[in-house]
Amino acid sequence: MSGKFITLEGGEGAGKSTVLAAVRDQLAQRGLDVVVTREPGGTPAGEAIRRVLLDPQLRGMSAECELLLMFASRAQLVRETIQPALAAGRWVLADRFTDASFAYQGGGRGQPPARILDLERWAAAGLTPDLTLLLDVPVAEGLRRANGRGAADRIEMENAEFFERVRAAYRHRAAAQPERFRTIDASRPLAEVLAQVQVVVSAFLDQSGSRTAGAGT
Ligand code: T5A
Repeated sequence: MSGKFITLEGGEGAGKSTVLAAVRDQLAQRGLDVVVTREPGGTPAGEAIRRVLLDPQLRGMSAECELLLMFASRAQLVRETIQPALAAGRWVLADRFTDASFAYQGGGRGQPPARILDLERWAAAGLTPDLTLLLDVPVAEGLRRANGRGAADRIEMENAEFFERVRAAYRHRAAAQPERFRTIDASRPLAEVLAQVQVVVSAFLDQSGSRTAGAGT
């Protein structure tokens, strides 16, 4: 079976890191060879770009510079990691991908969607996930969780209105592409969120023809 590309998306403190570990385990239990990535970052060049993007001392960065840096990191990740993994039949589980740019740089910063679409086509090689889990949480709850983790990075320093626009853009994309997106109510207790994610991923695996490891031919 060919590899599939699954992405996790959501606003600040939505619980992506927590859910990602559970999904990785679920895929591994099916005997799938999984590559995990994150953005911005995920490659040596991308991690260097991430440090620039999140540096609280660079608050004067323009929206255009931010958008291009997000896609610079993504361009490297696609070519160095994601495309080779998929070509080798491996599965890729990504902590954020291009939907985050439509939400944060598009919705949050007001960059035109057509510009982001252009970048998606050439910098991200037009790569589209097979399944995207949107962890949706009210902004105040997400920020409360994120604030419990220590000092804010450059993007976390934005105000609640910014994150409301990010959330609205994510929800708009999910509604417009129901065949790819599954929206998870991430305001629920963690155990309930994980249970809902497990059901969604199981359905996707069944639909993709994946078998439990050792379950036969
Ligand atoms: N960005 C990224 C863009 O602007 N454009 C782009 O194109 C891309 C790719 C870094 C920043 O870059 C921006 C978005 C970001 O601002 P990131 O590394 O993904 O991106 O940063 P974060 O969104 O901050 O991701 P985190 O990993 O830091 O947060 P998570 O993964 O959403 O949250 P997590 O799992 O760490 O959980 C936060 C806390 O909440 C608890 C957890 O235990 C943890 O303490 N929690 C729950 N508590 C109660 N109930 C639940 N259901 C809970 N789920 C988790």
